[in-house]
Amino acid sequence: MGKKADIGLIGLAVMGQNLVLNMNDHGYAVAVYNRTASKTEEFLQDAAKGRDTVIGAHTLEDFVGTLAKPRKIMLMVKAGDVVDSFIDQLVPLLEKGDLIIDGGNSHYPDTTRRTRDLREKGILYIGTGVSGGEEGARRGPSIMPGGNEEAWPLVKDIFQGIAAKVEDGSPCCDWVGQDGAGHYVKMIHNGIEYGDMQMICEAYDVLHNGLGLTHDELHEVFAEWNEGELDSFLIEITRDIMKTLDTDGKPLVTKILDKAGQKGTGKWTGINSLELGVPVTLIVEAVYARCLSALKHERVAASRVISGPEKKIEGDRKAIIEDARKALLASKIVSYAQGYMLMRETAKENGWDLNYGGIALMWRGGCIIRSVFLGKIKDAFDRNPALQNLLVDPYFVSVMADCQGAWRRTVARAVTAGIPVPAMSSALSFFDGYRSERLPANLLQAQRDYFGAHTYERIDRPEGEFFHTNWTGTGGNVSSSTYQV
Ligand code: 2AM
Repeated sequence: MGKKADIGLIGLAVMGQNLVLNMNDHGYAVAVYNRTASKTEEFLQDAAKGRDTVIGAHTLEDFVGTLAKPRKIMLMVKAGDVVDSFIDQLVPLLEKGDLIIDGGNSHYPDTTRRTRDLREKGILYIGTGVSGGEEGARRGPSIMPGGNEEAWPLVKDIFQGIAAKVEDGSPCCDWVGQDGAGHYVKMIHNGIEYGDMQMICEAYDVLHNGLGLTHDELHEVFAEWNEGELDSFLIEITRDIMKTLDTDGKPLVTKILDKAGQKGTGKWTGINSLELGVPVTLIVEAVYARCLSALKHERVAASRVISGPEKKIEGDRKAIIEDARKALLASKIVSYAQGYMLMRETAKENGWDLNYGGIALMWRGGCIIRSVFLGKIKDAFDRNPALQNLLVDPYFVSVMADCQGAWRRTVARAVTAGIPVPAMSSALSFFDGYRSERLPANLLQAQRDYFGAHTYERIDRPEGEFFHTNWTGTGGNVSSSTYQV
């Protein structure tokens, strides 16, 4: 065999296979290995048939031997111990300067640990989010690489070559940042996906159960929304779901059990937000909405004993639909603003230098949350790379000003009719809190000082000076200044 492989890939499940075919289509010779050798053979004789630059290997030694130096090996295997086990097996076969890439769904602290361990051994490491499912992997995924920055030039052309492209040809792949930043950003992507989906479900509930639109009418509404500011993959598939019929001619969606599943990335985002004290309320509400939906039996029983409004919304249909569109857009802006707040805080915590505009561009195409809207976020960070919060960017300030009334009316209609809109309403509460110079936390601090002597600061004294009041006249002036949440 003459030519050495440009890159090797371990793990021939569908994602792995499709990435190999995608890389090979872009002119790269790819070596492949899988634990179960029969799958390698099957792949070579079926999906990769006739491709003489896809090279199969049955041992890791042979696999490593086919790779051009510095060697680049991408793992597309099950997250967790399997990744560590492959790293342990590969390291003795590699030389300093070789690169291992984990393209699976690893939790970011694992990626941080692996990047640091391998750096000490002289092996480069990248942990990358790959989003877009099987189709994305084959035709153009969103790729979010992070880890040891010295590794980036080794795979930049390959990754940007195979990634999805936006209209102007920019690839949905760029360097994200150090350590586990790539996998971290993929986690945030998934959290945002939870929020986007929940908000669309709430708009559907308001318009279908509340306003009484049929699924045919909703098909038209989502089709129209997909032509404007909300143009996105999730609105597009929702449009198509509305017109998909079951065998009896009824909308299939009406036959589906209202009990949502989840795999945990939304929950990880929520846990991360609580740990860092960043109010990512919309994503967390979206996770809880799934949890509440899962209590189907309890809800059925409760629905028989607890009464409430009839869930009907009446009025000018056109105006109510347009209000719902604006409510969705405004809530979505809050969700992304919160996601970016969390990324910024995590970056600070870990000493990462994240590429915020680049992240918006990576999500702009190829992945589940792809949308035209993300181009606006990219523009905002291009205008001001140090932007503190998306909500204060001039473009988003003006969109929020335009949407605010419609958003409030939509939430008010839903609340009055007894239709749950946890994502839209919590987003609105966050928005009102964020734009408030003064919140009732003055009372909260008084309460804390009253029962726990936790002290408070005063508006008429410099920050950092703490006071305690003996509220009851008993108990003395002891303060509990060491208490921290
Ligand atoms: P397999 O085909 O031999 O099962 C996704 O599941 C990929 O991870 C597959 O390529 C699978 O290999 C691989 N994988 C899962 N568990 C593994 C393990 N314990 N050791 C090696 N590879 C594993």
